Amino acid sequence: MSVYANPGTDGSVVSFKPRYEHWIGGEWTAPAKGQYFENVTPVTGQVFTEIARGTAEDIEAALDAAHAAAPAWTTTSPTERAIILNKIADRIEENLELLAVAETWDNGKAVRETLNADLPLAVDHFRYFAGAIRAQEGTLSQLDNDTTAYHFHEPLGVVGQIIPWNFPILMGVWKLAPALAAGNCVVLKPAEQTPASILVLIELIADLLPPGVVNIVNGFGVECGKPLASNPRIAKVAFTGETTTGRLIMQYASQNIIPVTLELGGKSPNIFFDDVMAHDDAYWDKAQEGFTLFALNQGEVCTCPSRALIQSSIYDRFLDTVAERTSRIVQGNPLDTETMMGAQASNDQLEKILSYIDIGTQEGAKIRIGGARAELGGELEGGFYVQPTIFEGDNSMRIFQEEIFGPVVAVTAFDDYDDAIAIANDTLYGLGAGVWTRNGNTVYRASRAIQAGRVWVNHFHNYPAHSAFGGYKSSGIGRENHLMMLDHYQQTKNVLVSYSEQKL
Ligand code: TXE
Repeated sequence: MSVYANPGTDGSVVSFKPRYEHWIGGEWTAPAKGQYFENVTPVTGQVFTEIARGTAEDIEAALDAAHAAAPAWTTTSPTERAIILNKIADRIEENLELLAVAETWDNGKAVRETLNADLPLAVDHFRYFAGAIRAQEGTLSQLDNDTTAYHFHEPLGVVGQIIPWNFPILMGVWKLAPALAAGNCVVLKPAEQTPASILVLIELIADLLPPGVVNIVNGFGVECGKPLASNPRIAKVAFTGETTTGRLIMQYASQNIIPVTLELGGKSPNIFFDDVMAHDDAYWDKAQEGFTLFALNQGEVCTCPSRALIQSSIYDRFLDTVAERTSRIVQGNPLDTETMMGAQASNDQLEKILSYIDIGTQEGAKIRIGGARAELGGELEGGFYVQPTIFEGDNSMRIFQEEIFGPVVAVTAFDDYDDAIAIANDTLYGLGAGVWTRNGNTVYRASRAIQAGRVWVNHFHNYPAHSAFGGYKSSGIGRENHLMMLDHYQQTKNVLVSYSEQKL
């Protein structure tokens, strides 16, 4: 067991600056209006740094820098870009602890996860797209003996990216790696709740990128995100966040006729068929863990398995076992490597979750365990902690239909396969789903029948770089990860050549 020292105290592996400006054109740049906002750590609820409060003027300055860098960057060879992306991956790997602690302090998530998941996935993501861009090929079609069609992939130019606060570094990397690999320059706006860790990252990798290729402007949604997403000088906008914000982003983009990719909310079903309890073995143990993953990242995951569907024949025995297992989730100081669940990312989010716990109770759902703020004492008293919470109810309730984005699972029973699929699909969302059974036929039919972009079978919450990720229905448009992501950051140039000597 080890506990990392709080940033700002002796022995910490990371030290934040007291104040961060925007990162524009390869240097720290003061905000045009001279304003800053406070950044709080969810671990203790204390302010730990100040961040530049961006406005339209700062977005314009960042776009100037990106457009100045674009002619050179968009014409680099895939090999040159791959070498840079691999160096970025190496730099992150060399500074894994520093970045993991920075991320934990900024977001509140357990360092066990930032060390073992968020940062290693970020490293792998850069390496994956470094390889993908070198392996990408255009096409050539011979239309007849004299006519040839070439299809080239070309970068879009300068793109805008807006990210949320639940995985600040990883969401940044999910957006940056494919955009850079494809040859684009970027203006990125982090979430106002978690701006600091990505600024620590950009400072670490600054010397590896030509100035202006990546620019980071911090600030609030309407004040800073809107001038970016609605700007006629971007060729695409990529967004991750709430579904209602996603609708606005699409409206802005429609004014400029540019493509959008949207990764929005979810209400993912996690379906347990009765054979999961057929034997007392490793598989049953894995399925129990699969249930408890609703609390991973404090439930602040767009694919959080926030609805558990359990076959009625095993419902009581299953729930007894997994409730006991959930009660063993270790909550505590996020900087302690033994801690499994840390703090919610902000006080607003904490209050949103507690209000949904009230809503669930008022709707008549039954709390099996949890249902309150977690009082952890000491310096964590001011932090934003919620107990892992299991509700029992039915799929028509708001806690089954609306995204809570906290460590709250809503559990219900189903009778048979058809019932399970009907409940699973009775939602506005379609981002993720889990299916637990050893019956191969059920696996195939259920995974095809569930309307979601990602169906995990006999596991959950794995995010490899080379598997496409994205939503059906109101969960979004487009995909992230996988080499198909390159398509979202490129356009196709068709060159149609006649080699004929004949007149037309
Ligand atoms: O999201 P927003 P919030 C869900 C989750 C959470 C809820 C609210 O349920 O409780 O959304 O979170 C920027 N133009 N998800 O309010 O507002 C904003 O500054 C341009 C799910 O934080 O969507 C931030 O950078 N930008 C989700 C980003 O959008 C705007 C992850 C996300 O903020 C803007 C996060 C505007 N008008 C929250 N308004 C997921 N899918 O993983 C806001 N922003």
